[in-house]
Amino acid sequence: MENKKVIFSGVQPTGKITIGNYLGAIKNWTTMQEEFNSIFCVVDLHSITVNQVPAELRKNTFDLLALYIACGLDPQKSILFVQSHVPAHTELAWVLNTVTMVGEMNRMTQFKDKCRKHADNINMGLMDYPVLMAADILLYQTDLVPVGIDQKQHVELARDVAQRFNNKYSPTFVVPECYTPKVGAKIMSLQEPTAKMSKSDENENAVVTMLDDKDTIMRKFKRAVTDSDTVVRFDAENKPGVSNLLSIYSCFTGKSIAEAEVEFEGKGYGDFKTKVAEAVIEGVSPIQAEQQRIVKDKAYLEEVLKDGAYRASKLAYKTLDKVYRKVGFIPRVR
Ligand code: AQP
Repeated sequence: MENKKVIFSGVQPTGKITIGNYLGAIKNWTTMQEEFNSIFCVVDLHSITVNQVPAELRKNTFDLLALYIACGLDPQKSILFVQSHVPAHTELAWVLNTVTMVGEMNRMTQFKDKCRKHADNINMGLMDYPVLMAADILLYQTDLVPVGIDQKQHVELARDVAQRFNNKYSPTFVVPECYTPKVGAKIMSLQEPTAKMSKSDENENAVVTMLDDKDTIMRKFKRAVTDSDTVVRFDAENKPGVSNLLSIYSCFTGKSIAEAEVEFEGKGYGDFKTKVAEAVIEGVSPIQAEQQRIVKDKAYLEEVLKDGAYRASKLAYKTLDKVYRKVGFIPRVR
């Protein structure tokens, strides 16, 4: 790898990828890959912490890889791979478990949310999720982790764990920084704009997916919850629905929030919602066409995964070997 800083991030293949996943994460990766040594993963190991249908998980994994490429991630510039293809992730997670406290894990907001949502399946994986994520990040000596705001607490845990390991043994891991975009770091539900847009939301109208067709996108935005006011103005506290739509519009058009406010001065919410929907349709349509083309080419996708796993493994095992030495495991004779 060239002598540049390293970024690492991933998305779970847990369903239809939302415009929240795109704006908070993937879209930013496509520009960052020009400047950084970039490693992007489809985090399938994470996804089985909630129940998955195996055949759907396989399909979702290929769909997501094809979407990464359709969004502009270039397998020549970035390492693209599937997490379960590099066993070093789980191997490092085990070691990191021993420098992570149960009390810390109990405080994780996502763990508490997921326990509420999946009360019938509060498994150890759900609790250990942030340690596996720390392993994902630390294996690649990552400098920067581009994610949405909901993942900030997990990146902070990765920092704590890295520092603790470095202090207990000796400097081993780069301590990563979290990167969140200025606009789009937390896209909200269209139906409940004080809650995050999530791919696992059961209310279809709350979520716009990257593969929704034009009519569906228009319909969902027309039904988006706003307020009883008539002014298009950014005020996340008092006008969460309108502010969310302004953020989405700004991300897809490249206009600032202030420019968008001026554009919609004196216009009603109906016009505003239509314009937001049109901007999203214009943004996702070429990505959809490209995703549909790429996903059909299984041989190509398998080649990308083979090459990605090979390149990721080389880096990952360099770190894991170091970690094993530091903790006192005897080297394996090969
Ligand atoms: N609404 C969002 N706005 C901005 N960024 C978001 N991200 C997720 N939702 C939003 C970012 O997308 C990346 C991948 O997320 P993930 O698949 O690892 O899981 P998640 O954060 O739990 O996302 P979801 O959509 O809510 O998935 P489910 O419903 O499966 O739990 C991360 O960088 C995340 O911050």
